[in-house]
Amino acid sequence: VHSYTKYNSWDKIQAWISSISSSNPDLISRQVIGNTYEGRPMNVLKIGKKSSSTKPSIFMDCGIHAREWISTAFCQWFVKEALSTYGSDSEMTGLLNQMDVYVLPVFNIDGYDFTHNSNRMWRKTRSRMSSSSCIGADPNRNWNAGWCTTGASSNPCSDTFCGSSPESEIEVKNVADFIRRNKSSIKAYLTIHSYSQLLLFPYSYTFELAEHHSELMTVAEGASKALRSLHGTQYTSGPGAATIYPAAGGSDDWAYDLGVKYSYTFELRDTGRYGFLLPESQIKPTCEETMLAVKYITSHVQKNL
Ligand code: 0X9
Ligand code: ZN
Ligand code: ZN
Repeated sequence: VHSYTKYNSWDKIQAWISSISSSNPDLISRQVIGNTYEGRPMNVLKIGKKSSSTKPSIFMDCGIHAREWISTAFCQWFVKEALSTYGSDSEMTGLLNQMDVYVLPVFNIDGYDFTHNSNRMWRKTRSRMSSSSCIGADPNRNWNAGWCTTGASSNPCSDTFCGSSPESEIEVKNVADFIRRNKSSIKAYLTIHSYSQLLLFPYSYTFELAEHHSELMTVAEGASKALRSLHGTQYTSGPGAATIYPAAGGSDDWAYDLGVKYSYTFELRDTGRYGFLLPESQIKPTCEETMLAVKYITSHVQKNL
């Protein structure tokens, strides 16, 4: 059975997506944006008060990297909190009245399923190429943003394999197509990873500062401070290249260069004690504190529409 304080399997998440959307028709609609390499449907949930006109929106994905289970847990938590606090929490109510939040609960479904059934530490997609017996590409090295120029590998056996070409991974292509299609409404792009407790923004493919560097930094520091206020968890903010490492082909840089100004990568708990194997007892505190940072960012976005 599905639980917000457990790491749910894909089958449970899929059933949860169906039931939560059909139980909340006023606030959630869902659409399939394509299938994964192995044929699983990629559902995007649109959360927001129904409107006759197109609302400005925020896109958030979880689970680009298969083994980062706390990330997928966060998207489910976010949906639950949005539904349960709409109408009582003024920030959430204002957000969902004015904007829509697109949530992709699991980006790399094939990889996520593989981490539950075969190899807990799998990171990549599960695509096959005739030229190699190694499987998968890194879905956060496969975007058309300085593709494969730094911090990525052209070796199909590497965990940071950039793929045979930009958007060679069908999951990346599906999401990139969705964002391109909705480009005029999407004001922020949030992508949830783990671990290291970082709040990153462009660029990662270059050390050059982004045009909106100072605003992105100010918002990141405000969000980190909000996050820390709950349980004291310390986050570091900054551009990806200088804060974690240079790495091209990431979704945050791609979204930013497409014109989505507020583009952030979260690296959730912890700083290495458990790493990707974060205990389930930390799901609730991690998601609670992360909600504060996400709401801080969404409030800033709303004020600047
Ligand atoms: O390397 C990554 O893709 C992310 N770290 S992780 O440990 N979750 O793999 C950081 C992504 C930062 N952004 C870009 N490199 N574009
Ligand atoms: Zn990651
Ligand atoms: Zn708590």
